Amino acid sequence: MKIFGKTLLALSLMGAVAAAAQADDKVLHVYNWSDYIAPDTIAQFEKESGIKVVYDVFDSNETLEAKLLAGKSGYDIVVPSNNFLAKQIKAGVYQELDKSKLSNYKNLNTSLLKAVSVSDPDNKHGFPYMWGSIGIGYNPEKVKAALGADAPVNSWDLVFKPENAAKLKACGISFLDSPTEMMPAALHYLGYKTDTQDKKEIAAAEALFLKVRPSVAYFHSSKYISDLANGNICVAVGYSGDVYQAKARAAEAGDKVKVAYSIPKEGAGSFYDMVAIPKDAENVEGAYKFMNFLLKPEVMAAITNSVHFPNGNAAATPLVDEDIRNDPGVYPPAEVQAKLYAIADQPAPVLRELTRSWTKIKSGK
Ligand code: SPD
Repeated sequence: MKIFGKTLLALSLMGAVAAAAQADDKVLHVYNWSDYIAPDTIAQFEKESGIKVVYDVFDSNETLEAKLLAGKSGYDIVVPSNNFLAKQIKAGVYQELDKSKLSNYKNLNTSLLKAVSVSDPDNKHGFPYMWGSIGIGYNPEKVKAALGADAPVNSWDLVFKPENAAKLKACGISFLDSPTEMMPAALHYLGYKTDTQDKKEIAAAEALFLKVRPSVAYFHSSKYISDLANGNICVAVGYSGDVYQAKARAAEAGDKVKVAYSIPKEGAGSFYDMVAIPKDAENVEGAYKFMNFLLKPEVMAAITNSVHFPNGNAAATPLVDEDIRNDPGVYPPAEVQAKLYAIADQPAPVLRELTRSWTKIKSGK
């Protein structure tokens, strides 16, 4: 009787473990940037695959990296920018992709794959999801009221000249909260290499920010979308598609607030966000299914149509709405692309220096 009881207990424990494993296979944990997917993408995938998705968002590479480096992030799919992907690969965070499980991989844009292979040789660990530029979102009417009809909306002078920033202070300026993106913008404006390791040049960028700091309302990497859309701020240094989302939201709300985006004539930063699977992912099969779903042209085109970032899927381009595909702020023409600089993967001591400066800039001291 006792033996029978033990056997029964063992069998039911085994059953519980098997059921739990099966349940885990039916749940996929995805960690993506905020405002970076179409409203129905996840529901469509869940319907098609029978897998339930737990979808979380972040708005900075630093937040994602902290989770990944701590280990056991709990995520099966993550979306780092390629410069962060590069150092996370070195830290052993990702598994190599088995491309035989990605029948839709062929849809990717081969020039983009080549471009991002500087961070991930042979594209072993990830593929490009979306990309974009880091430019200036603004409210044309409010900027004109503050600076006149000749306001330099197509130049970094708009935010880096202290006299301009001071005049815009009343209507509100926001900056991305990201040393790895904002410091290169100032370095570029000052004529230095954006990946400089020279402490004096980094100090000059810091000094530039400190001069305009009193005019900056806040540093945040996603809040500016709603603030631009509802007229709470008039200028935001931000990600291209996010500014277009602000413009779309303002239009939906009755078009009383106007929003525009400019890639400054001096040039601007560009980024490539990559889809990858952490080494300790629990639902690897589900992750491949999700990746392959994302690689469908119609799925990627719908995401671009919703978030206004260009995607990495060549087969999706003809399916993107014509007004988005032909908008030079979303898909910059070759001569503008030539002025975009990639955000570099800086060594740890330089990153510490940039972060130290950034903390000082934000505190304003
Ligand atoms: N709301 C989505 C923003 C995506 C921006 N990715 C940023 C890349 C930073 N290098």
